Amino acid sequence: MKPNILVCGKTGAGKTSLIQAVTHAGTVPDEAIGDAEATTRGFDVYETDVANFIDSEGMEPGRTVEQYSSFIMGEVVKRLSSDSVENLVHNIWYCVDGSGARIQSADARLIEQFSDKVLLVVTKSETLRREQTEAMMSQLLDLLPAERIVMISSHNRTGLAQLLDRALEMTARAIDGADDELFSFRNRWNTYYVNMRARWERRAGDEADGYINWGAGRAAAIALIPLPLADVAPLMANEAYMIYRIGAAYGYAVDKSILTMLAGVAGGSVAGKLAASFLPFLKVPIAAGITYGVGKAAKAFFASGMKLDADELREKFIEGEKESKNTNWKENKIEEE
Ligand SMILES: Nc1nc2c(ncn2[C@@H]2O[C@H](COP(=O)(O)OP(=O)(O)OP(=O)(O)O)[C@@H](O)[C@H]2O)c(=O)[nH]1
Ligand SMILES: [Mg+2]
Repeated sequence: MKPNILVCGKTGAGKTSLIQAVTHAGTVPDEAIGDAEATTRGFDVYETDVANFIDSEGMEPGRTVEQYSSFIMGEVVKRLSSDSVENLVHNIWYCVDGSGARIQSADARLIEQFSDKVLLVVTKSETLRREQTEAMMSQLLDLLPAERIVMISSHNRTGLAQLLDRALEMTARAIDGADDELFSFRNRWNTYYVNMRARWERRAGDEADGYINWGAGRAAAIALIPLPLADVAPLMANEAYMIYRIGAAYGYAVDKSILTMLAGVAGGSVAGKLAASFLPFLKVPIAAGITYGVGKAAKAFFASGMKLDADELREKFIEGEKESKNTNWKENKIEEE
């Protein structure tokens, strides 16, 4: 029992790179990954011990959705009508380039067609720019529920653990085999990914820490602006961007309710705290400390698989806020993006 995972999307979205990132070295040769031109043609199947990854030719500009859709559906149907259940497509990863920033109606229509088998994979997530992050998230979340969207970067190796967890659940459901069969399938899967997972988890943690330091440093810089109240909105925007990025490092598309919940761990009166301390030299550590604490709470939340409750989050926030006092944020030079 081995699932077939079909990877599709626009040309250059990073489909082949993704398959290379989630398979052991040597499975996907570097030559399979293209630069300027459309590279993959037709379908290439990469077999591993745990799954067959079906790489597809990308949708090129000028090709209509109908054409691309019938090309992909043709393969799905061909496999459906073959004699063996082993050929079925169990899971589809529809890739959207994160640096392109926009989901087009073509993407939306294709995703609808694949219905409950599809995961929407936002690739190159490390290239998302500050101004586009929020718009992209809300656009994505209008299209599909958060559990069906995964943010990944093949280059930074982030979000991949999340993608594989969800793919495992979806394929296990689709396979619907006997208990012992499912049990050995999960075992094989976990064995195949054990070392990669450990590396990915470290990567996600490091990346999250990078964003926390960056966010706190920027908060300090914003707080230096000597207007007592005008700086609260940019501080909140800064914090929101930090949370989106931390979520993405763990593969999550963050929705508004999670954002509000995480920003809320600082306690109601961030604006109040800051307004009260109208002296810039007090505002700097307060702003940096709040942002740092919220960042640490967010990191712990996503690392736990979004399982921490309000008390645990509050604890992480307080720990973080304390820890931030060890840094002189004013001296700490943060590079701008
Ligand atoms: N910045 C960044 N670039 C990436 C990432 N993943 C892939 N790329 C780049 O995107 C380009 C296309 O990658 P491919 O994996 O060949 O994309 P594809 O979707 O298979 O493309 P076609 O087969 O031509 O349809 C290459 O230059 C990759 O290096 C990523 O995570 N971050
Ligand atoms: Mg390709």
